[in-house]
Amino acid sequence: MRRFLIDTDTASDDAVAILMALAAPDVRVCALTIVAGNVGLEQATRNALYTAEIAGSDVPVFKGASAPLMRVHEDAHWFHGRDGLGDQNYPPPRRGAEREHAVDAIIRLAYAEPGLTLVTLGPLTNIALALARDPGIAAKIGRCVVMGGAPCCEGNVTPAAEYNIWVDPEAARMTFRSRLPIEMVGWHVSRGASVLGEAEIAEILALGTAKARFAIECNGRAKQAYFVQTGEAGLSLADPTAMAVALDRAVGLSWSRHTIEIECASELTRGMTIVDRLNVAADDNNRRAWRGALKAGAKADICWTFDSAAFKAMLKRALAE
Ligand SMILES: [Ca+2]
Repeated sequence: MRRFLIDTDTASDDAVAILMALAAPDVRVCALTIVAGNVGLEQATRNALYTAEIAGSDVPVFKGASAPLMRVHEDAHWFHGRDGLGDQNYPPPRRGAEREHAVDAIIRLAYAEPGLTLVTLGPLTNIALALARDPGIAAKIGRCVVMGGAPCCEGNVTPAAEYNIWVDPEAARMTFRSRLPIEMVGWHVSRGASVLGEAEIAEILALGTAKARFAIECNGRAKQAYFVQTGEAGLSLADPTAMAVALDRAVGLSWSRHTIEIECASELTRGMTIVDRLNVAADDNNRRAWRGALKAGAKADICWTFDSAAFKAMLKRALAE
């Protein structure tokens, strides 16, 4: 049985990703650790508990950081709705969160479950805090699949940056410099052929399950916002694409491993994920600007292309039960 720890700022696409993991027959989800991001910490916690309830799961939920390390928290209500779940007026969850802090839970589980797959669906604040307290956890974690970044330099918050990295770039930099075995699934993966069209949305609704209905309904607002943002019609689900990679890395069709740096200083390119695709970071022209990343050995596997058809089939299977 593979073991997953999911760190999430639970909004509407996180909810679908969580449903996918909870439905996987060979995966045990050890914890959902919650971070402020698309919505505030309390709302994200409530959303995670409600999503687990829809899945019939009693996975423990741990509250973590309520704001980025050094910056003001900026939500994404404009994209996911006030409550992060498309303002459908879902009832409060029946369960509450655990007492233990998410950062403590991440460290404890890294040691208790060596080889764990860490899947991050939100800002990397909790992960950075855990690594700062105990850098040794990086070697205990088997895989770290990160939904975040825009390695092709077309972001969803700014032209340069994707939300999860943009909102807490210092945490992202610490995480990428930690020697965690990072597989980065950027925003581009969820676009184009990965977007669910109207016929595919209808097929999912026709599954007739509570999970399928929830997955589509709670993303109604996000679907509209995505159209306004990109001009692409349909439902784009970023976190589920990363979860698909976590469940089956082969869904990522082309990968390469590079040194990576996160922009923390510039206003224009804050949170940009700069991937050294041509491996020039150590050249004379670049060595100075890249010294921090080079010294830390900040490398990640970057997912460039993606099997959208396989992803959609996985999604449907997960929502069918
Ligand atoms: Ca998320």
